[in-house]
Amino acid sequence: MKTIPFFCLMLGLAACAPSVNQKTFVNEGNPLIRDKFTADPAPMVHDGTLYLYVGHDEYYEGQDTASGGREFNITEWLCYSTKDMQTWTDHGSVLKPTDFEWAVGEAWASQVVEKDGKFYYYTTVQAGEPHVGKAVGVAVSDSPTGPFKDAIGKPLVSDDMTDNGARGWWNDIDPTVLIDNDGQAWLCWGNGTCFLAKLKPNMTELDGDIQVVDLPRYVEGPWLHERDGMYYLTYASMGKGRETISYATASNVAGPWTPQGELTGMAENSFTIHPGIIEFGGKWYLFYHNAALTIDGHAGAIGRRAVCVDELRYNADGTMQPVTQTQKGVSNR
Ligand code: FUB
Repeated sequence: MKTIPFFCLMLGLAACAPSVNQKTFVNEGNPLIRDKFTADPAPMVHDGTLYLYVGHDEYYEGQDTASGGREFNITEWLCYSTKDMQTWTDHGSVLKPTDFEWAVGEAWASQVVEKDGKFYYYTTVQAGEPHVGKAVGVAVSDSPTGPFKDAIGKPLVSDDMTDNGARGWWNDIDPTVLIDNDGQAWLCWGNGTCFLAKLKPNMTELDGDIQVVDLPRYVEGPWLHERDGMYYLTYASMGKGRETISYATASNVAGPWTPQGELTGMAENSFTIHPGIIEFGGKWYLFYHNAALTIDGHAGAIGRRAVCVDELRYNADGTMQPVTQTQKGVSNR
């Protein structure tokens, strides 16, 4: 029998192990991530691994009485990954609003998509002069865990490109991107109004007009996905005083979109809820956040949220079955 030299064994183990500054943790149920407040989950599958990008909700003194968007304090986006939904690796911070030279403020919701071996991070930041207001930025990397760099040196969508509607300067938030079955990439975003536009093949420029999708009780947080030729636009909708998740379906991303009602009720203790939907290992998952976590004596709150995940199932006609938000989540424990 051949023996493997000790140093080869150690090299092999090192190659398999997460790097020294990465932690792993086991899925104990919901909330999934328990050592930090996290929000706006955006899953992506690449090469047999599910990557989960989230905003890091950070506590600050005075947060509980802040309003108008200042109750959120997200200064970085974090990345986690798993191969089995049970053991998760914490990759730490992979992008910050300060990585966009034109940005002056905090990080809000985002989504990462892969095209031709590059990973595009579409995200919400606060833009400074001359594009003052919430804006959509895009960063790019050769790796799903970064480093991500601003792809264009300016906002992809700035406040002056859309009608402000009821939400004024903060309506251009929460980008979601889907490459449809014809290879056309779509960007959808918005608070108060749901905007939709084509992206050019370079993924970093809009292609043509921005259209408005009319959806019942639409608030924010759109998420586009596709299954068996049916397209889904899932979004945060206004429930009884707090957000719920609703969705619409279409045979083409351009529409028309057919409203399909609520997918979830309100999230525990949280005004907001934000969908992130993905197929992984033969199952479908709905990621969202609630505010049911307490860390260091700081209870969950509007700006101190906690990412969760539950399984998502479909009916024979392609509609999604309502998701019950559970404590067990998809933990095997
Ligand atoms: O996290 C800040 C904002 O709260 C997001 O942009 C919205 O979708 C809501 O979750």
